Amino acid sequence: MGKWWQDSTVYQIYPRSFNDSNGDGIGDINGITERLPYLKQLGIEIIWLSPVYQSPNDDNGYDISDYEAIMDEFGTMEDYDRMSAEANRLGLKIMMDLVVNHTSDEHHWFIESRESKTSDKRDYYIWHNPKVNGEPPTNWAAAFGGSVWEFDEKTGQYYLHLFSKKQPDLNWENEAMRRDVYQMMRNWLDKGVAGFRMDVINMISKDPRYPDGEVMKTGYTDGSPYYFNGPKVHDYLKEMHQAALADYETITVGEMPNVSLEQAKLYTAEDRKELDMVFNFDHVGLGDGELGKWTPEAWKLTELKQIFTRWQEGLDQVGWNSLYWSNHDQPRAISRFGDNRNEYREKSGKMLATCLHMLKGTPYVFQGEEIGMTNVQFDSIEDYRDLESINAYHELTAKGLLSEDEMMAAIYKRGRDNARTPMQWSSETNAGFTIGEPWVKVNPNYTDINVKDALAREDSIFYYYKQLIELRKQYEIIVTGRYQLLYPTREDVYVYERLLDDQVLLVLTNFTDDVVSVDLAADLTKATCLITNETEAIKQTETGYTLQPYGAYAFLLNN
Ligand code: TEU
Ligand code: CA
Repeated sequence: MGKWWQDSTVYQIYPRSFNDSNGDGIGDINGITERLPYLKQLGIEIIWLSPVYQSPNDDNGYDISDYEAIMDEFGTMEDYDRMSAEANRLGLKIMMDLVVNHTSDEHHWFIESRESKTSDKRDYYIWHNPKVNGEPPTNWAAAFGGSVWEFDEKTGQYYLHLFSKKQPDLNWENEAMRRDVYQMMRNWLDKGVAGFRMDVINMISKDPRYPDGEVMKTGYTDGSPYYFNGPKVHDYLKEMHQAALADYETITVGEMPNVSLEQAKLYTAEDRKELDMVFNFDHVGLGDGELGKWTPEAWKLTELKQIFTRWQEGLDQVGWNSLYWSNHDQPRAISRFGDNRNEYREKSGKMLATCLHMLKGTPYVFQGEEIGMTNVQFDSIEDYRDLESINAYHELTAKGLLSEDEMMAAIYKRGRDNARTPMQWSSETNAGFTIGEPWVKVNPNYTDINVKDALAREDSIFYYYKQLIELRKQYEIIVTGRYQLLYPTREDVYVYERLLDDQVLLVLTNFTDDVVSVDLAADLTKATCLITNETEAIKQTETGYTLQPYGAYAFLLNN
């Protein structure tokens, strides 16, 4: 494919929690500018910036009231321009977060739309009459609780919101609305933006029949078959590519809950001119129970290996994979897939990084992942900020589906605030994130886990990530080598190869706290170890090569 970003690594910044420069307890753009040299040192080349646009922050910026103004709490457009110029001076590119499945209900389009049935912006949103009995048009559940329909007294109709009621869905059937979106995208691209991460972009085309779905335990019905990967989604993305992206050298990734591999082939096939990559949710959904992430169950390494292998093989020569363990919606990588215990935290973090970064695709590092930040456990729901967790807590306990303790346990494991506690810069008060009162509490383990400590220790996870990012630039086999899984049925190790011409990259990772043995045909004594989280060379016994708890190696050898 040979795209400019093909051997790059992306770093996601969640601005609210990254760095506060003016003491109001909220991260901001000038705070990001201050830390750009840190990101340069890590070696990443692209920053995915979660939304910084004007927003009432019902969903922390994923509810946009003005796509071309900067959120008051984050600063000004001048601040943004200064950050962008400094980033480009350092050779860092910025991917903006494009949230166009919905706007805020405070966007002037929606204010005009709800004003009257004859407003010229009425059709920018999705308005339906009540059912004859006054009920909402469908009984679909919204992602953040309640119904997807909100009744508007003024015009006697319901509007659709798949997320919160302050996030009305845009009507992509309306061409004028689409053209306004494309122009907004071009305005940002003309400011030097390198591309977009596109929020729930596979939700923009709805089934025009609006049928009811299957009844769920919550009493609502599941509308997801009728708004994910809908009938016109590819038409819209082709039109968007032609109208807004084709004139620029962009990088794009579509965030796509419920996307299948077959659909992803269509979204990312280069000749279809839609998107470069997608974020799929198969691995982050591992262990989801009957109430999804709120009833998390154990997951098996064989399941994870099957998922990664399906995507590695499925998109090979067809599309391109995004690679991630975490983001602002997911728990912290080490807590989710590694081992939180102090003795294993760093080592399992390096093991996870080896496993992911040696795969084929573009790695995404979520802020704090590179220093091994972990999940948090606040005492009370009052300490949490994410409307998804708060609404679920009240709805599921009120319906008697989960007890308060069960709900808190689920929030500890899978709540989005796990990823949104302030970036831990130092062991100073509030982890050096702010001199004010942070908008959400800092994880108390900041005294041990912070950037200052990580930069001072050459064996820290930070330098391990730096090395992985550099290896991707140095070795073609990491970028283009064919993936091949070994030992598919083992529940303890994830072993795979990358093959290019006569070279083999052999990746060995132990996902357990046991000492295990892998009987490999290869003679590793003749191999080059590119990276390992061990301090000693790998040992061989009569049963094979020994992997210590959470041990990881990447060897380069010849066929
Ligand atoms: O997330 C889409 C999405 O599906 C999330 O709701 C995620 O699956 C869920 O939170 C996991 O529990 C995007 C943004 O990343 C998220 O921050 C927004 O809240 C959401 O869309 C609405 O814009
Ligand atoms: Ca601030």
